[in-house]
Amino acid sequence: GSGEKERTLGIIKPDGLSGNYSDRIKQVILESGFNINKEMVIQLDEENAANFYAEHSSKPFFTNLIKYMTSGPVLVMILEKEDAVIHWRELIGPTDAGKAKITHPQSLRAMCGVDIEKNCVHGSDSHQSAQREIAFFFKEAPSAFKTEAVRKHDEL
Ligand code: DGI
Repeated sequence: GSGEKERTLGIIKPDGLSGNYSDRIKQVILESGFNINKEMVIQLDEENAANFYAEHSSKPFFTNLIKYMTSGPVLVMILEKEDAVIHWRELIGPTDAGKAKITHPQSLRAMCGVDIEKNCVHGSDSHQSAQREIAFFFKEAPSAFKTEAVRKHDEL
């Protein structure tokens, strides 16, 4: 690595949060040398989730993915470490949590995920994705995730 700190985006998905895995996941994050720079719990609506996963909009699993991601609140985190993107991807393990239980039993997806859809955590897949995703939640969030009423109040 370059020796410089990098930021990535981590999400504990709805079943991870409702299954009370967030404390264990955060413990692993901190023990692995990440700093949690920012975090927030939000309920995505269909539009938010579809925008976040826009690259998958033509995939057969897209509708199920959006249903899953809007099925309850998620915990969104900015994680910072040297080479954070690759290290976080290594920690979460393969997309298919069912396979992760066999091939990567120490991974977070093996710990709290179920299958290729309900895989409990998200991690940006590149430095570029990380920047886009961090901006999506933590720059665009003030308008994108506020109700109409709150936004109007802010504008007064
Ligand atoms: O970067 P990942 O989250 O590991 O995987 P991805 O970017 O390829 O896909 C985004 C999410 O979409 C993934 O976390 C779960 C869901 N997904 C991906 N491939 C499939 C899928 N869901 C179903 N049902 N079937 C798939 O083949």
